[in-house]
Formats: sequence, C-alpha cells, structure tokens
Amino acid sequence: MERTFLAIKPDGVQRKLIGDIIKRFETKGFTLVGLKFMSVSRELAEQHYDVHKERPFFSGLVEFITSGPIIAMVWEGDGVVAAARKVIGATNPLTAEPGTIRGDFGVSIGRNLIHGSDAIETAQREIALWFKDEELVNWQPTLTAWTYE
Ligand code: DAT
Ligand code: MG
Repeated sequence: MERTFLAIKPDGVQRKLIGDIIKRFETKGFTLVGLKFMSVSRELAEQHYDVHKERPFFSGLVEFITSGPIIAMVWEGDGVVAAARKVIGATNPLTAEPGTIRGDFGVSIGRNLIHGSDAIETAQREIALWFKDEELVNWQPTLTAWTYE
C-alpha cells in the first residue's frame, strides 16, 4: 500500500489548525500510520530540504521549520502521494485553489502550513528520514470496505 510523508509546519501548529488539517486526510479515506508532535533539529531540517540547498530561500526554510513544533505524519492509501498533494494545493497559497488546505488557510509562500512528499520515491526517502520502522503502525481500519471497493 502506498504511503506518503506529511508535516504540519510551525504556522499550522501555532494557528491551531492541526485538527482541521488532519480531518481532511481522514475524511478523504486515507489511513494514518504514524504521527509525532516534535521539534525539528537543524540537521534534520537540512536533510529534509536537501533538494533545495542551492535555492536562495533554503536558509529561510530551515529557520522556519525549526522555529516551533511540528506534526510529522505518515498516511497510507491508494494513490495517496499524488492525492495528498491535491488536498494540500499549490505551493503558493495565493494561487492554491479554494478547497485545498493552502488555498483555504494561507496567503504567503513561506507560511504554507503543510509539507507533502512530491513523488513515491521522495515519500520513501522522507518516511525513512523522519520515522523509525517501529514508529509506524500497520493496521486496517474496520471501515475499509466502505471506502475501498
Ligand atoms: P512544496 O512544498 O509545494 O512541495 P517546494 O518543494 O517547491 O514546494 O518548496 C518547498 C518549500 O519551500 C515550499 O513549501 C515553500 C518554500 N518555497 C518554495 N518556493 C519558494 C520561493 N520561490 N520563495 C520562497 N519560498 C519558497
Ligand atoms: Mg516539495
């Protein structure tokens, strides 16, 4: 079963949007398999954003993600990587569609509330970076048959 890594960034936590954000993935039909409320070390932040290390906004990204607690999560389901990106919306909240998390709750690109893996291989790398195997829970919700045909 496909899995993706999602993280509610410090702005989402500070603005008390944790419940609203998680609810969208639950009601969509995806399954939570890992969750932790945590501070992010500079080292972990730099590894997570390694792909952006040459970009001018890299240091700002690292500063921001380490500026307050975050919620790190792994979600599971058919097509969850691409579907979660759609639920999240475009990188810039100003152009993100209404109905998406960023479109409904954000304005600035540097305060876009949530991270989501952009591809299956990225998800595998990010899940391994953020979670130990024993922190992930293998389970099947009893309602699965009412969500999956
Ligand atoms: P996404 O988070 O939609 O996957 P990304 O991986 O391209 O977007 O960039 C990672 C984060 O970096 C993004 O959530 C916000 C920030 N960012 C991206 N482009 C930026 C830009 N042009 N100026 C400032 N911050 C930017
Ligand atoms: Mg990205």
